[in-house]
Amino acid sequence: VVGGSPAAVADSPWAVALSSRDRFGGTRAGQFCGAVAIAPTKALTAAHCLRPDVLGGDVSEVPDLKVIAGRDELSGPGGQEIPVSSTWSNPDYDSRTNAGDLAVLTLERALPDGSVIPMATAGDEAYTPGNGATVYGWGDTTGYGAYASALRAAQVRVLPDSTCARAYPGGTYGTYDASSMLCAGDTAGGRDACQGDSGGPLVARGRLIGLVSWGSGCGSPGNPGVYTRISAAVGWMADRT
Ligand code: 4AZ
Repeated sequence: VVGGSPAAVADSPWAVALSSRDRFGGTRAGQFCGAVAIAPTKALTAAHCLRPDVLGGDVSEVPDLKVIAGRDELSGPGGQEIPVSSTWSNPDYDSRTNAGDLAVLTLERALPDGSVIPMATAGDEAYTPGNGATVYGWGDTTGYGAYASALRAAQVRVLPDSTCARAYPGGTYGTYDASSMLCAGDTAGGRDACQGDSGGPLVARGRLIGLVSWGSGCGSPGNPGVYTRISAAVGWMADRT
């Protein structure tokens, strides 16, 4: 997260870190993506976080894939490390465009009570452009590889689809698809998700509206963040969660 500030995990217990023992040489508890708890034993992340070319191998071979919940400093004590017992990536995920960038993680044990966030369904006013929204993550705070050791959050706004359609018409930086993606950021630039935040939550009005997915750079004016639109996935996820 760039342009953010520290966020206490106690106030956002559904924001969890996705980690693996081998990542980053084990620093920062191996965190490599974000995730968000939507049920006691279910978390969502970005499908692209589980791609073999991102993970360096098939997800079934990743050592010690787990979520870290309720811990302020990733390398510190406290909270819980809960193994991921299975993963399910959206079969409609398009690795070329990142459309449908969502996967469901099943956890080996339940998260503590009160650790889940409701998802905003289609038509929810939480999606209204202009709304304030908050993005959470342990990712890059600068755009130059300075990863956070504790959870951070930044205030952004839900932006009209036309803003991302104009910024990402296709070609070099990808194509914005309003049916499966959500546009959010800071029109002046400066506040945004960044590398390592992928899969983490975008929250408006107390409800989950997006997962960090992609964008050009971090916090550059005119290049908003692109998020997986939760309302597009709620229907088919219902029978999996
Ligand atoms: C990434 O590389 C990434 N500014 C995620 C989000 C954004 C940029 C990059 C949005 O995972």
